[in-house]
Amino acid sequence: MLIRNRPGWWMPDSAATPREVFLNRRAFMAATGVSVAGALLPAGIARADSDDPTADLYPAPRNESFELDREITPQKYNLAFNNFYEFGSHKQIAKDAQALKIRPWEVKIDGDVEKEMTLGIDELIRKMTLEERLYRHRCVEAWSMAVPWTGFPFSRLVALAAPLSRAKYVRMETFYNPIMAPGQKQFWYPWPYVEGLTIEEATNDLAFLVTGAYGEPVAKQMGAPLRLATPWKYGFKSIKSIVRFTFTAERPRGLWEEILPTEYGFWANVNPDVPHPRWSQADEEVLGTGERVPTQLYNGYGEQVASLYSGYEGEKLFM
Ligand SMILES: Nc1nc2c(c(=O)[nH]1)N[C@H]1C(S)=C(S)[C@@H](COP(=O)(O)O)O[C@H]1N2
Ligand SMILES: [Mo]
Repeated sequence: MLIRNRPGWWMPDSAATPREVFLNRRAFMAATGVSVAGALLPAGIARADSDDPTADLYPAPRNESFELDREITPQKYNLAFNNFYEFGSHKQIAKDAQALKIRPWEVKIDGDVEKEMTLGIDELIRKMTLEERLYRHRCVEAWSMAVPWTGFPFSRLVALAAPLSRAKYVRMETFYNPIMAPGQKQFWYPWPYVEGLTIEEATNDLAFLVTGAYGEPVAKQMGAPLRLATPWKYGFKSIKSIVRFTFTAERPRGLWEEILPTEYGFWANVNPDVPHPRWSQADEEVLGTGERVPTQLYNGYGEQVASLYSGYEGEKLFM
């Protein structure tokens, strides 16, 4: 599936886009004083479906132990500026992503577990207790947001799965349907989107499975009906629209690692002192504000997660 001999023109859009966005932004701001993210917002951008079968669960109570050091990014930015390559390799996929059919939606739990199972998304969500958490989100492209996610701790799903002791990792997979999601016709990406965590990471309290955002079911373009939020890692780890969790002894290879292992690794922990091979990670554009702020080690979550990495010092923890 993976095309190792790519055509000479090929480069990931994730590399091409930010520079263009920033250059355009500068030119646009110089002319008008308005940031480009604001300028790109189409009118009437879709939110969650009002007939979502779990709509009654929102808004969920906020867990106040997760505090932000900045304003929440207004919902309109998160609805209109997305990475979701299944619908295109640019940020304006919100309209096309409305083709994502989120019911029925089954989630499979398999691999090294006591008993494999497949659950309907509504059954899974109603087994859990939803809460709201305010998290920062730092994309590897050096922009960031602050989002009120709703969901449940990943540790609750691990408990439900009851992994066997030989399982060391959890591999997650997005849906595969190139008719619904035409980006998946781009054969040089090894679809479906895959990501992975160690079980220690997945059971760390910060690892959060997202079902909602901004006090309502999560919008399709943001990864409905179930996505990951691992705020101490670069955004590409936060896989969207998950259909499968596989517990395994083998370290999973994510879609980006599969394509460009010299730039995107398994760990992908945020670190301002370790530049991406093609750009600095020292600071980030705060979406919607036009500001740049210094990036923090583990995106500011070191107290909760740094201990996960003792014993792995020899590995590339920050790419
Ligand atoms: N399935 C899937 N998940 C994905 C992506 C993707 O293209 N496909 N992009 C990732 C990247 S690079 C980022 S920054 C976040 C973006 O989430 P947002 O659109 O809600 O900001 O989703 C991540 N999860
Ligand atoms: Mo990203």
